[in-house]
Amino acid sequence: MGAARELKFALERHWRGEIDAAALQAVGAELRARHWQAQRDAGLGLVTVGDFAYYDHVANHIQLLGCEPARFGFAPGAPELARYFALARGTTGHDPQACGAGCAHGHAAPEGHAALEMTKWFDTNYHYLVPELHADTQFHLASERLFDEVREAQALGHAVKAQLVGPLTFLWLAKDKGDAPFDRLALLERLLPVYAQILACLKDLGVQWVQIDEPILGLELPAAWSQAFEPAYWQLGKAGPQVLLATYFSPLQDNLRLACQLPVAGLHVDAVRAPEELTGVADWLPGYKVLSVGIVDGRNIWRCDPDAALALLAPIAAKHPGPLWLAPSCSLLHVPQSLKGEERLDGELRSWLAFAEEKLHELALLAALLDGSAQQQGPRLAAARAVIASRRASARVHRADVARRLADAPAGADQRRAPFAARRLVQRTRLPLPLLPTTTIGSFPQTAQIRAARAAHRRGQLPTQDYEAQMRAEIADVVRRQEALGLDVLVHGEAERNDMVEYFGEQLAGFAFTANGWVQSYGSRCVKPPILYGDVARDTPMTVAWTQYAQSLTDRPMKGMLTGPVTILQWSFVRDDQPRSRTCEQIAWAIRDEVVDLEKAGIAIVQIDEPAIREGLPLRRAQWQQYLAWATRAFRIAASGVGNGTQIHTHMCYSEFNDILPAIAALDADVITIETSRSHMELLTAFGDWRYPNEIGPGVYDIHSPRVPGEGEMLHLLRRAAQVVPVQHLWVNPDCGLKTRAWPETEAALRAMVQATRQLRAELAPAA
Ligand code: THG
Ligand code: ZN
Repeated sequence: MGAARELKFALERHWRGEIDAAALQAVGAELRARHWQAQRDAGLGLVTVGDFAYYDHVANHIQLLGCEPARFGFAPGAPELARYFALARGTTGHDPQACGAGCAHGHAAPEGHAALEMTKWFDTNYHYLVPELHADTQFHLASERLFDEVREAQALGHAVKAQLVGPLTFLWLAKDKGDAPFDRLALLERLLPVYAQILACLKDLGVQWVQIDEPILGLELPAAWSQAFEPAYWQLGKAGPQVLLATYFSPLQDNLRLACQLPVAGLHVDAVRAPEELTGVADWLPGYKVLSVGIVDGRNIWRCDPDAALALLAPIAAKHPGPLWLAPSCSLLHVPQSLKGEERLDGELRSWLAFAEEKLHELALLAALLDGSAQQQGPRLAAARAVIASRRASARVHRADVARRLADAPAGADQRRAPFAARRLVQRTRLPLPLLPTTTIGSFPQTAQIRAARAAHRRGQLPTQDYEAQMRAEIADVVRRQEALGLDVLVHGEAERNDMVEYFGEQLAGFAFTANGWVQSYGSRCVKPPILYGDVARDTPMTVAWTQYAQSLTDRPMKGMLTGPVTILQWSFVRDDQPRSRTCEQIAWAIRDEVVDLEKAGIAIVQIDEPAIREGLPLRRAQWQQYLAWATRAFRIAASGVGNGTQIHTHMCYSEFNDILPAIAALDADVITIETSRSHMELLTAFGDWRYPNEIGPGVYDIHSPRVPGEGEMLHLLRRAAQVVPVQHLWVNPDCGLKTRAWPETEAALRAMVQATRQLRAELAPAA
């Protein structure tokens, strides 16, 4: 994105029509040049080309490999970049830049084309665009972009390593969009000649090394997929430059020998996620190959401990006769760019950190230490050792009260006082709600005015008193609007919050936050993950005053809105000096304190969102149970400090949950609201088949689209929901928070939702 998110701002200006493609591309070229220079200045032997993307690197490959879905009907001469953004963002109606004669909608059917689906890149918070394939998909070399970028880097005098997503990983990550199910692996035969052609072109350009990423080697692969690697790489090995096969994020395990013995010139392994495999890799990797050790953590922001790294590397260097390369464990896409400009972080904490640029220098230091030129590195080594020691010994990291609390947790701290059936009776008396209660997920539109107020307050330009008055006015406004709409359970709207994880991180002890530590989430969208460096505690209430104020304005129940411990863990940079499970448990106790205080303040319903629970799953299934056990326990600790009459809700979105339904039930939330509208309620069928024990609010419309769904559409979904879930257990709500929407569409959609609910209530009245 660039240190100042230059790419984000250029992209958004381009999409608003304020700058043309050439101006956007000039920003891209400038960023590439700057980032290559940073690698060279740090002393790296090769700079990587091919990792730059205007939206997503998988989308780059869709164009490179010539497999843009036919449904977009692009005109033969449509510019590559216009097509690219059409794939990434969809089109609303006929797009004269991209649409051609094959375009199905023309002028008569202006509904446009839905964007490619987005999904999480392995276990990261980065989303890639999912290639759409079907049995007849053909591939051909269709883009010059990669080659142009290679020429660009060469012209700047760099030694280049080109990078590609491997053919097997590409097919694995794609989605089958044909009418009849087919085996994506069958497309490999057609795909490989295109990869061979790309490699041949790179060779012609004088590229010596091509890194081909096959992170799926860290997954439990079906036999047919793992067996496909060897013949595939035989075919590619013939094509040209030396190939460095790259794996990351997960241990190789069963695939270790396979990865070592593929007919390529080198192997990169992730020594941060799988240090225990390094010896095995050195044993199995033929002596003449390059061994690239991913020694600097590309997924976290802590400075590398040089002594620990050397202890790992030295025996490998002794054992492996061939060249040893040092690298980050994975792409540096997943960490912020630079610590420059983080002066607001206190010096001690800042000294413990390394963002992308600092990691390049860590590599150079490790390389010098390993090849014996350590003398010149003396001062840098001493400095690195000092910060590691300072972090280890710091009194800020450990809090006796937090440790005691975890140690003294009574058995049953993660259990509600009574089982669901008994709680339900108490809650029904306390909360007189109609059949099919209506509610929303928590946030309401974040208008420009709200954002401006928050930003001004942050900069110190809006006094706290004025800021709070404005937020209270916002709350009063959303309460009025919800009452007018006839919603049953209200929310305060979250005007005071930026990103939810950042918001809670800022208020909890043990977290620090950066000024500019942005990480790409998808396209131009970024998140600023808090840095969880020490024991977590909630020393003062975080949301109670806002929620209490909101409740004071209405007789209807006001939901308290919190983010759950697993999601806070998942979307932060977390400490690496204790297990994630322990950190998660600390967050859980902190959230529990807030839930208890909301209850004391008279709030009868508290929602604890866990949208990230699914993405925390380990990449290997063998570790799922262990993760799910501590993750669900953490949620229950957060939720179980209250009496039976307090109704706990949770919310989940962004993933498919069918494969973790028992774990979702194990949360024992009284009500779960869940994203289902995009998957046409398939999920709900799964919930119904499997008889989810508690109450459930399947989203009845997709908030990710500005389209306002009709009352009839929602009524149809609700009727179907009522067929699979007992109607007494059913809630009615949109499928996610509304902060990204504008007011007119929000009110129109909610009005239709309430109408649909009233209609169904009327139909059910005699029975209910
Ligand atoms: N918070 C965090 N992680 C997430 C989400 C989140 N991961 C998954 C999903 N939600 C990703 N979705 C988004 C949606 C919108 C934005 C980021 C991630 C977004 N970001 C602003 C931007 O880039 O302009 C940030 C602006 C700001 O905060 O000032 O809109 O919700 N942690
Ligand atoms: Zn959601």
